[in-house]
Amino acid sequence: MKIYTYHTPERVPADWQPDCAIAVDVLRATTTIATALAAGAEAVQVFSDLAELEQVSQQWPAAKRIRVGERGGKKVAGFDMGNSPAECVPERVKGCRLFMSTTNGTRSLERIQTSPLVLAAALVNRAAVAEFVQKHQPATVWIVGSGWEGNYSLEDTVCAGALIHYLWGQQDAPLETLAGNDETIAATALYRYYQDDLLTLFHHSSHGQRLLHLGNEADLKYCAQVDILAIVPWQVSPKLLTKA
Ligand code: 3SL
Repeated sequence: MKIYTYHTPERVPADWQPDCAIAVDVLRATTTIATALAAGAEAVQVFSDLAELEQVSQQWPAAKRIRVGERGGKKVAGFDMGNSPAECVPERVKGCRLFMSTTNGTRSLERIQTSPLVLAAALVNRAAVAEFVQKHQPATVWIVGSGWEGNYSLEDTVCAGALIHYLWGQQDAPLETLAGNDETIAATALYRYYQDDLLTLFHHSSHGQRLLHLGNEADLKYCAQVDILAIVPWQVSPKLLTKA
């Protein structure tokens, strides 16, 4: 297995496909997706375009749909939810489909939608996703961070490092045999440095700061938890994720 890490969807190569692609948006889209599926949501359908989301979700029964819209860290006016995992409790989401558009995370999922195996990972479901990858043994894996509007983010890189570190722990080989690019080694180093204090890293990060200014400290704490959900969100048709 060779793992290639890309910090943003813009950095993903245009001329080849991996056997497995994993989208990461720890703050907060992929954490919210894993949490919603763990709470019994039927599926999560992602969109980069809000107008398309509104039009497609219109065709779904009103009682079974939840429109999740976030831009700049804030809920989009008129939407049901604003991408906080705290809102994804069973009483709210069980049996419902989430129609979701966020600033960066849903764009990452869109970018990798044509890969044969597409997963969504966060820290909360890191071990579940890593075990799934370990079991399926894809020859090439991309881990695609979402960043912020084309720029690098600490939190997605540390989550990529957490995934790589877990997979590396299953092998009796040096990291460079697993690493397809230098970003993979750098992400692992970042995780090893911060693994016991991920919340501090979130507080250092620019998007962590943005969310704190918007009053989302509880979300940062939740998103910093590792391996609390045994959920693997996987794509069953383009841009539609359910539990594996
Ligand atoms: O950029 C995104 O996709 C979001 O996850 C950002 S936020 O955490 O909801 O602000």
